[in-house]
Amino acid sequence: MRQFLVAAVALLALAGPAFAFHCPRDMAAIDAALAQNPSLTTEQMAEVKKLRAEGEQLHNSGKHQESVDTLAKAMEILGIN
Ligand SMILES: [Cu+2]
Repeated sequence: MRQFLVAAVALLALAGPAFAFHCPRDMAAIDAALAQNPSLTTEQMAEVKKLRAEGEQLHNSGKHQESVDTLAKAMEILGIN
């Protein structure tokens, strides 16, 4: 139990900087969804690819919150939760 608490506190402490890892995870989820030939319109597909590229750029610029927000829009179009 004590070890569990220590692990939980450690996880909470990591929650902030963990945004840096959130973006690649979202990008991977988007890539995986795209690889399955989702039934999207041409416009939706273009939008998803644009958002995906923007998200990666934001992530590389250190703007992780904006990246997560941008990638979330792409995931919404793809129907990923
Ligand atoms: Cu990031």
